[in-house]
Amino acid sequence: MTAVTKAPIPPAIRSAPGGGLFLDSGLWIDQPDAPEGIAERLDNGELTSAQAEALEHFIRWGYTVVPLGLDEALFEQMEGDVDRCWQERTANLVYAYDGPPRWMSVADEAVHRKTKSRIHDLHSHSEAALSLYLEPRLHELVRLIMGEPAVAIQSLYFQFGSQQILHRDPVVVPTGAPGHLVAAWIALEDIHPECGALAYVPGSHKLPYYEFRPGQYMYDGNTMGAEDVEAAFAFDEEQCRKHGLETRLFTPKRGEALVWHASLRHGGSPLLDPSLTRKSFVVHYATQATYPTRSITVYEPQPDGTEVPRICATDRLLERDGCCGFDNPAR
Ligand SMILES: O=C(O)CCC(=O)C(=O)O
Repeated sequence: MTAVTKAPIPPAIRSAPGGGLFLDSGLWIDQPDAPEGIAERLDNGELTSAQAEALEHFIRWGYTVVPLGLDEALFEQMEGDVDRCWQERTANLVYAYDGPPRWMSVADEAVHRKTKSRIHDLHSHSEAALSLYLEPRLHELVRLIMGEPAVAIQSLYFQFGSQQILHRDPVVVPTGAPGHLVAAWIALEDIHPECGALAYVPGSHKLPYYEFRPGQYMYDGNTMGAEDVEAAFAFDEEQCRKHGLETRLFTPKRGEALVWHASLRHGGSPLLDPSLTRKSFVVHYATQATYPTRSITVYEPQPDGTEVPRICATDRLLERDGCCGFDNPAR
């Protein structure tokens, strides 16, 4: 039986023995016979040996590293675009700094362009960012990983370390089906170990999820708080300890990308040298069949000093060279 011809298993959530939840994505990579499927597809010429190696590593460790060998001009172009967006306070673009997403048009560069800040969906205002969002080698790899047509759903630009605690994306990134998510972290400069580099835990994609409430693996900001976050973190730490899994830092050269499984535990490591930047671009992908609309909640300032949430959504797709991704929902 090959991994590509078998009938799809519907995505589901089930209890893990001993506690927690497993996401059964139904994707071929998460089936027990996935390694045999790769060997078979390599034999019949459906995969190159490099693709087979990348997929094997991904299935075993939850990630793979791709050298993209990008043109130097792209990095300069991207930096120029980021400077322009901060300085012009670009309309219809969203940033976040130590809080929820807010409009770039009300950002103060001197206050908000700091560690923990990020720009959402820069691909709508930067050709360089768009070329990474629709990067064909990443899309091809993600398509092979998912075994289904993939779609880029969001991009995040970081100039500095995110300082985000170790987490698993499906807990905070909504998807149409459990586990239908892959991410790519692209280094826009050589990454120093003290700059708040991306941290990740190889092998953690096979661990069960913390069960916030019966049957619930997602964090809900309306009904949950710091205690829930701490309990989930402690659960994940204990699972990693029990299975002897260790945290590593991704310290790539500029142009290298780490592509991770939805369930891989990752985050921003502590910033040990505050003089260092950590320029990087993250793209999240879902399966086209399960993800019809992209949305973002932006907090808008009111005359009385309060903020109100506004949901921006889009079903507009951008396409290039057979790769597709959602437009910026805030545009
Ligand atoms: O870049 C980082 O530090 C973390 C990024 C991340 O967690 C994500 O985009 O899912």
